[in-house]
Amino acid sequence: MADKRPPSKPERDVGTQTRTKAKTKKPSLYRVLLLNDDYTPMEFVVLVLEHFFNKSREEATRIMLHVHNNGVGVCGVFPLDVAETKVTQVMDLARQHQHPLQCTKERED
Ligand code: TYC
Repeated sequence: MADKRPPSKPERDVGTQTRTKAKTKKPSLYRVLLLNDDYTPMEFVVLVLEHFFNKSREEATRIMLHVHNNGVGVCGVFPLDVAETKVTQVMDLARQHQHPLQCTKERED
């Protein structure tokens, strides 16, 4: 005959706790980069840095000149979704003004 009694307490509730905290991973951060070209006006690049990256005129000018002299420079570091939005905003505005300005992102190590 089968035993119809409910399981005794140990059978119901006892398990081995293998983890006390949910595992979390730090979200990756991405550098948003501006690339130099020969045609985009310096003033346009400064405006982009002020408008989309909240830089002061002085800081925006410093970054623009760094890109002009070195070929590439960092505008800011953001989580992936924000970095992607910034790249899209910069590329859209450059396209609207028919400037060849290039903006990309790269993951931080
Ligand atoms: N090299 C451009 C010029 O001489 C200026 C420039 C700076 C363009 C930064 C793009 O990301 C850039 N007009």
